[in-house]
Amino acid sequence: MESEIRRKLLEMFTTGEEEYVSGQKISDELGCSRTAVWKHIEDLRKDGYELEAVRRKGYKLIKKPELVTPDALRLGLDTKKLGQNICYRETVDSTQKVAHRLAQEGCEEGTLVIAEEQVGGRGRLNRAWHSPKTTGIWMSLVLRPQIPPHEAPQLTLLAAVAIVQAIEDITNIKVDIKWPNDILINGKKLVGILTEMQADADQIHSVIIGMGINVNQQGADFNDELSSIATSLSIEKGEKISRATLVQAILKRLEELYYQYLKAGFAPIKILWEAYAITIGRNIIARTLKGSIEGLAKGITPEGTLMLEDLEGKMHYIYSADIELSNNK
Ligand code: BT5
Repeated sequence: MESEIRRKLLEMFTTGEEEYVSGQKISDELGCSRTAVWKHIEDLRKDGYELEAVRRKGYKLIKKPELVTPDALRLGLDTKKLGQNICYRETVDSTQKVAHRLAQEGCEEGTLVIAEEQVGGRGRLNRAWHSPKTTGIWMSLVLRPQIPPHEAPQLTLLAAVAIVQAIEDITNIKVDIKWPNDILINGKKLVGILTEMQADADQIHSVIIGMGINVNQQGADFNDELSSIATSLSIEKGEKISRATLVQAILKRLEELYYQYLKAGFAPIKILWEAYAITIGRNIIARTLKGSIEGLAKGITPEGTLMLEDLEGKMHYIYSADIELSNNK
């Protein structure tokens, strides 16, 4: 829906004297047909507005969607740095792209890019990341750690731990981490993390941690491809979850872990990560760009690399792969 039409429509619901706004009135004021009015109302519903329709009376706005605007995020945000600078967009191609640009322009560490909707959200290897309006958390965080570039993937594991802890804090739901970047509930994907960096051979300029979290989607919101492999917190919990509260909790947990990491290195994070990981000690298939390896996931190295013992007993060190958990153990 055009933003001008949306603005006019919402104005009618919030400023009028009458509780109900008739379809005729909307059609007169917007200068459109009754069918178009119905379509605009449906568009609002898709965007998370709850509207009641009563015959002969018209439409009534019951509830606006809860947004993740800077105001909503700042109220109650208990961090020193992370999320103190927020770049908010209603619709964006990808928050990663915006964050890359801001990082290049020298934005401060902890800058958060967050959007209600991404139309070009992406995962690893440029795969599409489904990011429908106002139902999930689509955000990218800019960090500037003074660590060697090859250690940057550790931040993916660190972010996974922070998100798991925050989800537990807010919803009491226990989730699992699948190496390196997925968070699952009962084998279904709830969160994807995409860590990218801007660096020279020996120096990091910025690490951009992209986080996609399914929060309030219902089953029908997932397309055919995703409905059998994805889930949301709301589906699991049976109630809506405040996205703003969850973002605040994630930023708080991330900040704690990040400063611990800068001071004490990856070892304490590794211990936490292992406690939540379902990959370790399991038979898995690791699909890498060079081919697939099947075997037993022995653990992660102190650097965060996956150690996989193949069926002949040979150890492989995996830096990047898609992991499938085998059922035979
Ligand atoms: C990821 O990639 O899991 C990383 C996803 C990162 C998304 C965030 S959102 C904010 C920021 N801005 C961006 O543009 N991206 C980041 P990967 O491991 O490659 O998994 C991608 C696969 O997950 C797809 O091929 C689908 O099968 C599946 N998928 C897509 N959308 C999904 C969703 N909403 N929920 C669960 N699975 C999804």
